[in-house]
Amino acid sequence: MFTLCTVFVLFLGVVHCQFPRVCTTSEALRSKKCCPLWEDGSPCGSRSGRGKCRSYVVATTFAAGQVRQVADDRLDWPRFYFNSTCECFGHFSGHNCGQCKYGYNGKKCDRKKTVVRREIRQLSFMERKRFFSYLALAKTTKSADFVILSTGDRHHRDTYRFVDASVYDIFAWIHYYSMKPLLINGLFDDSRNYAHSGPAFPGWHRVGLMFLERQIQILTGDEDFAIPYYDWRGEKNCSICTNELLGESNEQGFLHDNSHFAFWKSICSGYNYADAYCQTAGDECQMERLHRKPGADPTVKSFPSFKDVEDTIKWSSFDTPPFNDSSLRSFRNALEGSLKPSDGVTLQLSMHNLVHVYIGGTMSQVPISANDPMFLLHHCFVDKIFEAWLLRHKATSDNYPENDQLGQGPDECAMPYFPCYRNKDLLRSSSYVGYKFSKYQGM
Ligand code: KOJ
Ligand code: ZN
Repeated sequence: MFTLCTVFVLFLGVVHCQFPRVCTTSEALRSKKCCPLWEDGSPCGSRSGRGKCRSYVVATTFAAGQVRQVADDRLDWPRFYFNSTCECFGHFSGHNCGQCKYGYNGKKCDRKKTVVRREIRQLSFMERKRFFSYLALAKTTKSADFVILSTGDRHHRDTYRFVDASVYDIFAWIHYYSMKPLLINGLFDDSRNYAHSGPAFPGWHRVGLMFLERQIQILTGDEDFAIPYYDWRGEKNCSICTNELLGESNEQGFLHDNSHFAFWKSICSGYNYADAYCQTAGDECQMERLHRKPGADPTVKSFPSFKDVEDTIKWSSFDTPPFNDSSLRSFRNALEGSLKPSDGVTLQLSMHNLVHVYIGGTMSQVPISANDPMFLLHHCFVDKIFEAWLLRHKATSDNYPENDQLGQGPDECAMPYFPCYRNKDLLRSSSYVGYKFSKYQGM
């Protein structure tokens, strides 16, 4: 079905960002209110004590001297769009408090739940088959709850188009949306974005994976579904790039016709103007097939080693000034991969960034990398390393620094998630949000 040049994603009425579809009526957009009714007929389930509609107050502090003329819809998230949202009580969550917080389930959201993320090679044949069929379902099923934003010009509301997308594509779009350049003083600055090159990096990606994991649990009814990881330590080549697992590439770098993701297409690909969002959404013809060229980049000889991972976890400072790609002795910058893990002072391609570049193709292009399911397995392992660091250093939200990166302040909401996850609150063990990791190769 993906090979057909049909309009897979139809332009259907008004909808919104990673936004709850029900908050994208013209009335909701005009009133900037996103407090949908729950099944008891009251906004945010207030009649049943699940939550309440409140005007949105985030303690966004702009550091002294920080540029304030940022005409960017994503800053001060989600206030550009909504200034009233649901505040959910207890273990309730979701845009209308109709769901449970991560790590809880049951009708009253009072049952603690934990899933275990395992290395893909620890899954049985049947478990792998199930994983690939869940992904196929996520790629082809229109999201009931969320929609994406596609614009002619993102600074002119009248050019906005809100389009349907599949469950998987909503996830890929979230990553895309977070990394488009910022408009500052009338100029596009692509040296920074909301999800990378700063202290928000580990937590932001953690929420992204939790979001997709939950969406797949809902879609399949499999409450135990957990994203597998790819432990790439010491790999001499991409040993999971076989057609039984993540797929081989053909001579041109496209995924082999016999592989699971052969006919997947990348949402938001093939169009890269700084001032527009995801113009290709809704147009199958313009979307590219996934591609990869593992090991083809001459600058990257092999994957990070076991020692690189160990050295990364040793840095006790979560992040250090200037909180960007040049931070020294910073766990975050070593993990993200602009710093040599062993000495903490040499700026060089490493760890997370290196793996993206090693895999190549779709994975090495930040705007579209999340379209390749390899992104899930890679980031799931990056998250395992983050978890190991959190436990080793007994980290808390106090370890999250004040910093000048736009959208990455401790009290700012990681964007574009709903509800608000404050960046600093994401420095907490995954056991609080309902998952842990299997042991594999001594880690
Ligand atoms: C893709 C990404 C990323 C980094 C790179 C390589 O998504 O975060 O490619 O630098
Ligand atoms: Zn990323």
